[in-house]
Amino acid sequence: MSRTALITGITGQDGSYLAELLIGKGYLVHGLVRRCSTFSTSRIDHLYRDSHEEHGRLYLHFGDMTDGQALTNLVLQIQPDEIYNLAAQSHVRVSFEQPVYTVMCDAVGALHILEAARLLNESKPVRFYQASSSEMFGDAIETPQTESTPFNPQSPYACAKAYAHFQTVNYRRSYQLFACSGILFNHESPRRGETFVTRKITRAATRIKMGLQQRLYLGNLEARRDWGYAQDYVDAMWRMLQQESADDYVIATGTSYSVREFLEIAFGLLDLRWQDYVEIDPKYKRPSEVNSLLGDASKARQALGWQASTGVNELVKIMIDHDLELAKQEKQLESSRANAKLPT
Ligand code: NAP
Ligand code: F7E
Repeated sequence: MSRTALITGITGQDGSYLAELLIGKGYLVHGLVRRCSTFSTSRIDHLYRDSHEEHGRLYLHFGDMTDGQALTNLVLQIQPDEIYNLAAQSHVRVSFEQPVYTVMCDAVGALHILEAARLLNESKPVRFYQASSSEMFGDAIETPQTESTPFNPQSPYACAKAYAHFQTVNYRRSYQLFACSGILFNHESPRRGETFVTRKITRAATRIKMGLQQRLYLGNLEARRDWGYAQDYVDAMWRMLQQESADDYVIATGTSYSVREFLEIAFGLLDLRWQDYVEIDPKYKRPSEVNSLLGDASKARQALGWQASTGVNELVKIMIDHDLELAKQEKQLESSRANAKLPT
């Protein structure tokens, strides 16, 4: 019989890759979707077109992490075997502008779904994954960071994620819930939101190449991150929930690069000099910056048999190739509009 999974945040980067992975493994996948005035399912539209009886299937439900009663109702109705809590206000700089909302969604929202899992677990075993973050290490106390490195959060987002992490550990200890926290370092892809620095750079570089954009405005170029490929990272989430016992794991590549180095690689692939196009705009700097993060995923390698398959050069190439195609389509559309000579 097919196993059933519930994914919150299914419309996001990780949710879409995880849904793909689970459907491929034959799961029935349920996803939580926020009601918007426009459709927000572009990252998963191909999945319900492709899903059918022999493989897994996909069902979507409206809901919001701030509505605990509705989340509980949904969990008790679906009776999932596995819950992946990926929903979040996930942008660190935005969390300084919306600190209370970020806490309601990322911290209290996580507690809502943990409570729902605890209730379900009284009658049927359920496994729970919490999307924790390397941002919890903040101004890191040691390098590289492992599962035992103390947290030192530097943003409302990181504080909210630290709360959710500790509650996940608490529910495991207090209620014997099979609850895992994946402490994931930055992971990127062609599906990454366009306001995160990697995608902002690959979108801009390719649009500049096609003559669609002249400048790219960024904040701190010296920040260093341990960037991996999102498709690898959702596989780690799944592996955590297949173990005999629940635990917490750092997921990272073990190498770090600065934003400046990322720019070099991305523009270099297009034979452009980034210095000719990039300007610093202080509005993209943060009240408190996390200068450098570097993860040690030895525990995940040993216990889960997981390791990152994609280095930063390959990752940037995947993103540039994808975004160059998008830029070409945009250019084509621009030319067609000009040729049609629409009265504007
Ligand atoms: P993402 O692309 O920003 O996706 C976030 C998802 O959460 C979207 O589906 C979003 O829905 C949903 N969401 C936001 N607010 C919600 C609310 N109030 N109720 C219900 N759903 C809501 O993030 P991601 O990169 O896939 O990351 C997935 C998770 O991992 C997040 O929890 C993030 O904080 C965490 N994380 C990410 C990284 C990383 O490098 N990517 C690293 C560590 C941890 P909409 O589509 O409607 O906006
Ligand atoms: O910033 C610097 C910025 O927004 C990376 C989220 O997925 O990973 C992500 O958080 C670095 C920072 O990611 C711009 O100051 C410079 O030092 O791409 P980012 P993040 O803040 O590391 C963690 C692990 C998560 O959990 C989060 O959910 O790049 N930077 N100039 C810039 N960043 C942005 N966004 N935009 C700029 O113009």
